[in-house]
Amino acid sequence: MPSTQKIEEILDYIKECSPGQNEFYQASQEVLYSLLPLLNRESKYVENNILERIVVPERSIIFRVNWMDDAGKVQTNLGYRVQFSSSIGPYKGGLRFHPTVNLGIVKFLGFEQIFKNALTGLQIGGAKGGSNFDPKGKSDSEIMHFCQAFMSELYKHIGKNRDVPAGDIGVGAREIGYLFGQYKRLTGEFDGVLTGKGLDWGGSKGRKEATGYGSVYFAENFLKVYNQALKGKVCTVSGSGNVAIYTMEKLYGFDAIPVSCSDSKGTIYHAKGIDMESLKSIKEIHKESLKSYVTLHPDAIYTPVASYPEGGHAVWHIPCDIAFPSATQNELTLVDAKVLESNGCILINEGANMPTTADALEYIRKESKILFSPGKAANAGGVATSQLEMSQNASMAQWTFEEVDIKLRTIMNDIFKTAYETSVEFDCEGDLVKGANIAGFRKVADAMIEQGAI
Ligand code: NDP
Ligand code: 2IT
Repeated sequence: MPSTQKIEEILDYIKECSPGQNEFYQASQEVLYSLLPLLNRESKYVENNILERIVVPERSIIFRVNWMDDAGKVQTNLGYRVQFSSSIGPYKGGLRFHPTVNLGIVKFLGFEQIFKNALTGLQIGGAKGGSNFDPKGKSDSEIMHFCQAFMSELYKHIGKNRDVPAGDIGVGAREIGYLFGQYKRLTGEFDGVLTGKGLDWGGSKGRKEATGYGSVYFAENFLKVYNQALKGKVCTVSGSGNVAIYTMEKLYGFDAIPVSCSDSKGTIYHAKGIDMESLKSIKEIHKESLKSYVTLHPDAIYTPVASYPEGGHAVWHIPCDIAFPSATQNELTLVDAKVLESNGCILINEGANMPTTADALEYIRKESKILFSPGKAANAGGVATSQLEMSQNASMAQWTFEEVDIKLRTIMNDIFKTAYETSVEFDCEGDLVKGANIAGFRKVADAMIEQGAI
């Protein structure tokens, strides 16, 4: 059967069996179509029903999380862990706490994670989890109670050689601490079951910075192919969380100028460059809205989300050389892509997972000259450094920040090389969507074939 027909059949199956899971459908559609050159060259993947198998998680766990708020009332949320693929290693992927979390979101993230993790060259399978719990406005004690209740179910399904969760949106050092404490209380084991741990109790130096730094290392690699460099480039960054902050910090390290950041309420544009000390104080220490940035820097401009025209986002309308979407899925639309192009943007480097909408991606790849780094390659530095944390835990070692950073940079250089060389191999030089998807898929699919019908 021709591969296109096979892909359409599988997408129909996803639509029928996973109704309303739009983000999962979007991610599957992108990956499956980009595999066409490989499927047409090698029949073994279709013959072994790999496509049918890979779009179905090995296991999806959905559970109730009851926790007590500060008023003494019992609250209920939903918890998820989708263990998508263990073909090349134990399940690995973050936990997201955000009111928008549902099964479709967790499945799209877990599906992307399979190929991202394979691309790192490390032995880690793909998973994702989380909850529709909203950490905003909750007290520290409520966050702790929620994390303890969440882990009281999750601990049955994870383990250092089985499934190793980490952070994602709404899950940072504080949450990982509470989750780890509860895991230890329930199992009596002190081991590397979570990554992103505190530096005094098993965490890796450089993990906090890894996704953002890695994203910039990836961009540097891509620009080099076209005889360009980051130095002097004006960069727009969206988000103001873990990935965005350390992307900006590393951009300064390369003498580039990050001029923007955003949160769910609005965007900051600071033409002379975002002041990192102010940003870290607002977001990492005081956990406030970005609006307070303009009190400290009256020459910066704040645009609230509500005041922006439909279909576009203020951050992408700021003229830039490079855009680093680093907040959330589908935050860069077709309207935004066209404005970026007309403003002379040369590269979109995804720090977030699937931040570009399907129609914007189609436009960027087929109708514009903008270079495009897909998230599953560009943001893989976080999970790769998580694996370095697992490796340090297993050998009871602790590497220096510099050692971890050198390993991260080497891994990002290798991921770029793999994605780029695969694009050359399949006659689409520079199309890293195809390059990354084919390279990640091939590794996992070959392992599935070698391991038989399991
Ligand atoms: P954080 O929770 O630290 O920060 C998220 C940022 O994005 C915040 O500024 C938040 O604003 C904003 N944001 C979140 N949801 C929305 C929304 N629906 N609309 C507008 N803004 C939103 O998360 P991370 O920085 O860790 O994650 C950012 C992205 O990077 C995600 O796509 C994540 O999956 C991806 N990623 C993260 C990795 C990691 O190691 N942490 C690794 C690889 C990818 P506000 O505070 O107002 O909600
Ligand atoms: O999307 C991601 O790669 C992450 N949130 C990090 C996962 C991890 O296991 O470190």
